[in-house]
Amino acid sequence: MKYLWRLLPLGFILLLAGCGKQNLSALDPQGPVADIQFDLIKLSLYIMIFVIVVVFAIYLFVIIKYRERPGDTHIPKQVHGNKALEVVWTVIPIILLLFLAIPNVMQTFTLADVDVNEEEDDFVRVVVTAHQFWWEFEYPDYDVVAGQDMYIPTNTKIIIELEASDVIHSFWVPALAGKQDNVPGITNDMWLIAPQEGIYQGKCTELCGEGHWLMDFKVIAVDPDTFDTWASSMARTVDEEEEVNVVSAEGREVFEQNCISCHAISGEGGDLGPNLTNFGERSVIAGFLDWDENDENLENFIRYPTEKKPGNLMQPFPNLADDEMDALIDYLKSLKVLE
Ligand SMILES: [Cu+2]
Repeated sequence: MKYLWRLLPLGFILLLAGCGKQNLSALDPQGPVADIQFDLIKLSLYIMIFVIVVVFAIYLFVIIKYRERPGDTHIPKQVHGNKALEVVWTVIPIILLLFLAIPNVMQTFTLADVDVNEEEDDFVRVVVTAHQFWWEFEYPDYDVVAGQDMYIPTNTKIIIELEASDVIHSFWVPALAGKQDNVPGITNDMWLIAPQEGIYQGKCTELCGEGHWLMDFKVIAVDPDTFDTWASSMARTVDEEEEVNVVSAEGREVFEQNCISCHAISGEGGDLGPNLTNFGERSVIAGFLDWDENDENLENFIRYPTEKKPGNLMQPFPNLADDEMDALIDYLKSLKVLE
């Protein structure tokens, strides 16, 4: 029992290992913003290691060299104040702080620079609105609203405007950029560039209520052509959707009877819950549930949404008939354009 506390660091390491598995780490930076931030982390770390090594070296030297030896009764000369030493140990920390401060301040300006030349530069603007407990991604230049998965083209500056509909949340995709708050009534700006295609894990990092721990999202970086295909499919109307996908008419009807007042698909429906256009492409369900073989996760989420995600505002549908549920799930899964 006495030694139980020694297991604490082990638990901490296991916890960090769990984060790593999700690609939720700032220590594997992708793209210029994350690189700049990682370099600043390393700079601080090197300065701190330098200080620790020097301080411990002096400390060890002094306690070994001036230790009390057997039979030694002589008392050293007592010294009060030493101007030279005091100047040295004041000036050195100031120099070290300047080494830290100058690059930090310079890079803060680089990271705050969200300006683009609207005519020349390649960029995509995304308005990210945080809700309890899901994410909305609006692409004003494409007339697209998406939920939970934020598609972006690779090697393109992504200008992000952060907003919140209820309480303060915080947007964080550690592999691509540091976190910034979504504050109701205020728009915060940031930018990022993803150099490689991939799925980057994101998370809300501001305690925003009961379901905060499940407020996950993904940033999905695809090549610019695929992004254009995705964006035009997201802007389809319901009729156009039916031309492209074999859509279950019965499932669409169940959707219209039960879900459409809160969720929109292909431009039709409410905006209280996430937009479900191209739902069949979602990397996970509701931001955190895996697709399973019998679609039990999706069915359980629709029947008992607060059991899966506490505090969630979605109305439960415990009594939806099995055949209606199956038709609804088939309909939702059929909505996709990318493979
Ligand atoms: Cu949140």
